[in-house]
Amino acid sequence: MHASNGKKQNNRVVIVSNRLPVSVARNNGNLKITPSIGGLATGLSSFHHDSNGLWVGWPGISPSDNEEKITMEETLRRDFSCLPVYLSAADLKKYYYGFSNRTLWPLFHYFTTYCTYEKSEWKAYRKVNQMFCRRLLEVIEPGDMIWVHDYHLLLLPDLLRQENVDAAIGLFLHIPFPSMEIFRYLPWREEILRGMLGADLIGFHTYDYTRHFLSSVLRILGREQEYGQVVAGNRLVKADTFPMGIDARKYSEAVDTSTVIKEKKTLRERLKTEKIILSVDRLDFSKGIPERLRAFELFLEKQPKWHNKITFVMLCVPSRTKVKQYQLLKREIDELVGRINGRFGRPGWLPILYMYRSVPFDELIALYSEADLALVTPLRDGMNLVAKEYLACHSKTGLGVLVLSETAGAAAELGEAIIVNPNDIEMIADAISQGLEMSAEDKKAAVSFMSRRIEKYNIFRWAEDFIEHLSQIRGRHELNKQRFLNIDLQRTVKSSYMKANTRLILLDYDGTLVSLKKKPELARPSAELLKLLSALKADPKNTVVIISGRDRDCLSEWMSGTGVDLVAEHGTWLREADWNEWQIKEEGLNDQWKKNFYPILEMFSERTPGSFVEEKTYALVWHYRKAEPELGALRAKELMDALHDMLSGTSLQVLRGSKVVEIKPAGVNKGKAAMHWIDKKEKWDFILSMGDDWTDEDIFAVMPDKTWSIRVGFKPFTRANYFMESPEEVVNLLNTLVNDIK
Ligand code: GDG
Repeated sequence: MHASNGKKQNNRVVIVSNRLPVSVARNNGNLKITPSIGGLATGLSSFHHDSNGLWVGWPGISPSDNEEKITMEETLRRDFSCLPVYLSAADLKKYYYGFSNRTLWPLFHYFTTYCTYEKSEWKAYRKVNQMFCRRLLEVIEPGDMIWVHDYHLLLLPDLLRQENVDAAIGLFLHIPFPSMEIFRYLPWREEILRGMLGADLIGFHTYDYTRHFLSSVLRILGREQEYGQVVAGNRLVKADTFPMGIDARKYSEAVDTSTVIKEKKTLRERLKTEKIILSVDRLDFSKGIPERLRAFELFLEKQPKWHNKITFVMLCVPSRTKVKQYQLLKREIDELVGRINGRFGRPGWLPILYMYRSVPFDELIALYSEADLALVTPLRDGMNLVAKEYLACHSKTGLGVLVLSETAGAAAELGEAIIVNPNDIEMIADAISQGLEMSAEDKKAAVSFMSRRIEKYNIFRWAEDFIEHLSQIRGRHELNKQRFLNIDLQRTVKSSYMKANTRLILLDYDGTLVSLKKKPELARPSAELLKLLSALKADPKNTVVIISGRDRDCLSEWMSGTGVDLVAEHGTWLREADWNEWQIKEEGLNDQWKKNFYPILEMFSERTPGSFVEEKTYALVWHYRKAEPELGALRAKELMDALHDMLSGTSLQVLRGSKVVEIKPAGVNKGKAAMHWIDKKEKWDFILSMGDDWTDEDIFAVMPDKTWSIRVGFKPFTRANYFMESPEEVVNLLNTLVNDIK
């Protein structure tokens, strides 16, 4: 693994998932440990095996007494680098079968009608996530990287964060992240998103899932993203796409081992058919098994020439058998298989060989490599590793055909497969015929293209890629952390303030002294804030200026009585406390242009519900904070584009602020206004400027050396030297300044 500095990094990776990669069972009084089945376990085991890490998860049983506990934990640690978390029967019922598999799993796979929303199950989910957190706290060491997996543990990243765990935290979701329209059905949607945002890096299989997640974060938590990054407190969280691979070599090499060759021979002898079609899944409603069976039935109906010559081997691994939907599905599949075999079968030929169990690895490889065609047709699937494993088993000969559902994450990578809509029975039936009749040349071309990718972006590359990204983000986070105005730095601000005889304090208003509100008029200052500003101003050593984008009337009304100096309309109007009236900063301003631009802004307001136009003396502002965020952002971009051409050759400029687009005279900005006060003295002993949006960057840009400039709300790119998290922190800091001098 390579860290951001290019050096080999040896941080321990602690994997956390619901299940350990091995399951423990009791056999005649002895503990029996076998590999767990399922995409996550199979996929990551190879990575874990080769790394020097630890894997934390549920082993499948709880120890019956202390002696068994010690034996079990020692064996798991020594032979498998695993640490168990024990779940009681009640935990399993509510957290695993309940919230994880009757709420999150169906919801995230778009089966909304299968979802239950039980508060007690949600509580159990929270409790088990806390149990995992406690277990991790026992073993985490400085420098560890924690890699949380899947939908069972979505609250864990934030729980760890709240415990101030000083480790990089990654989260990978193995199932789809649904569109916001679906995700928002969840009563605990905000808690889930917050839980996930505790991670430094959140990985998804496809770009679409990443996009859906970011859109939910925006629409539900109101947090915007920039290049896939979201600000969470004093951290930047990155959401990105990492399509999971397999240990391709393990599969391609297994094909030629003597045990597999033997298995293949037995299989052919027993089946006695020309062609084998194969499907392998956990028995799950997301996998599209009934639809696949119906498609096979239609294929047999349409293609009698294949009767007697083809067998569909359908391997279904029992899964979540305690959940009712799974029991119903099992019955439906049993009936369908019975019906199709009954309808088409004859002595010596059964069209479907249905296996409801799991098979050992060698037998699985024999099935993969003997199958002429793999039918991978899930209705929804995060990725689907079976498709990749099948291809890896055919990489040497190239003589395989993959029929793949467009709604499996794997379809984003395996475009050379025969892609089908899993609900379109006819399309699947035709794809089977097409695949069976494909020339050897075409098969080889498609398989070799896809298997090259699978070999290259294998499970090791995937895991390294994720871990490398995580460590880079962590590195950047460490740098940013130093720019946070922590308590020590706040003390330094105070002491330099105390030593100074001349002090200039430049403060933005909205988003800096008060939090942003949906409507500007709701952000009226509280009595405490006004008292604080008056107290600051009352010290004769202080000059206090509010530099705002608001209009004059509003500032005059709200700030009257505090005695502070004011700047309105982003620097157009200035008013020192002892002036009788406002003054224009730039001479020669006119407002004739407004009548031409007003109708354009009005038109954008009409097309964007929730937005409106504000008219200032020398500026027009289109506000869209209340609009649906994605539409607002899109319209803002369109408006900027439209204005760009119209403004060329005029003395106007267009600015995009925090949920506003503003047209105003060029050459007027907050920085120029700030200079009016900065220039008043050759040297101020102390200057402090604070602002939250990019119009305040103009102030930070003109700040003399060795002064304090603070951006409120974390932003990766700013001219300010420091960050503070929120207006509350700003007010606290100002309060400590005032209180100390009293
Ligand atoms: C989740 C997501 C995503 C199956 N039967 C046997 C057996 N298996 C192994 C396969 C494969 C794994 O189980 C199944 O993996 P999938 O990816 O197809 O599906 P899920 O279990 O639903 O996994 C999925 C995955 O996580 C990884 O992110 O791709 O979308 O739903 O590895 O080989 N293995 C053995 N005998 C069997 O009978 N030995």
